[in-house]
Amino acid sequence: MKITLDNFFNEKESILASEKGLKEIYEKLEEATKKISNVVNHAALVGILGKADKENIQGEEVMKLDELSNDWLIESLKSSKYCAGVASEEMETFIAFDQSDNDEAQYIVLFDPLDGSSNIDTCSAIGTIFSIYKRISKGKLELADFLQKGNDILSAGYVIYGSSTILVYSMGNGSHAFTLDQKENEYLLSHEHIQTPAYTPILSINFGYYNIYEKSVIDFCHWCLDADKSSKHPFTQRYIGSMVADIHRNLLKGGIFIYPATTESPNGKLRLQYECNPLSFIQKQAGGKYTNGSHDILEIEPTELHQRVPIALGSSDLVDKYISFK
Ligand code: AHM
Repeated sequence: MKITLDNFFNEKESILASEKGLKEIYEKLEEATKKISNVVNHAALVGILGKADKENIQGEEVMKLDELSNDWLIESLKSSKYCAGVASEEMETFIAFDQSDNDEAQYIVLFDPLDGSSNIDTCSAIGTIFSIYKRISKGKLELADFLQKGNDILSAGYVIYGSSTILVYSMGNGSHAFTLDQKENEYLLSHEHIQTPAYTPILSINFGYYNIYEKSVIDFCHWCLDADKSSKHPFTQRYIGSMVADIHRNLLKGGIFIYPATTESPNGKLRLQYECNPLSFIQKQAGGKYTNGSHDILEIEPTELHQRVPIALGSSDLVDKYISFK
């Protein structure tokens, strides 16, 4: 039997009885990500590959598809009476929608519209990452609404545009995946209650930065690569350079993904609110672990919108082992 996201919400997500607006927010996310999926699949044919000739707030090159995805997500979410505003990795500050003064506009959404954008032009998997919070302000939206910690997330997820388009989400009751049926243009249940194995010998890290990692990271990598057959060593190395794709593989198969601090970037590269918090939330619900090396990522109080944080996440035994090297 085909189970749509809507069927699943009605049957399994009791949180929707009290958080009614969440369902409509998901409808808007579905609408935007289906459009993104469609254009990603035809990108080379519709003149949408390449750079947009501008930089984002972090000084990184913006791709045309980054911009389009950002616009579509904003446009869709703006049309929900429940969504008070959004913040995006691509924008300097948050946007408060016109309806933010209404009592029903209780939710805000943070997103990375197209993660892994350096892979767009080469047809590798990329994705949209999002998290939904309840606003804390009354009346006018405030920056503080967007600086809540990961443990305050109501729901988070991502859509991976790969060999299939898959939406993975959690409302705090397990992580579930829905595959986009292209013919029906409908997300259908494909993986219920994903569980990440506690130990799988897969290491995902960019070895190009080997010389600028701190010693504990290098020592952990050596531990993974040691030829100790009793614990399935040496590990396989898998690194796509698109966090959504690396995390999706590890979520299903197990392994550890690490984007640590380097001497050049002491806070790593990845953003706390747009990437690390939502993906840690999903990983937690799938029985995995996550850390910045010393602290629980979801407990970090953000101080700015585009905060970066070192991260390791994936199989619980591997994350514990990683921490033991610190
Ligand atoms: P982006 O926002 O420009 O797409 O950068 C984020 C991406 C992540 O998806 C990925 O894990 C990381 O950058 C890869 O970075 P690096 O090439 O430094 O290994």
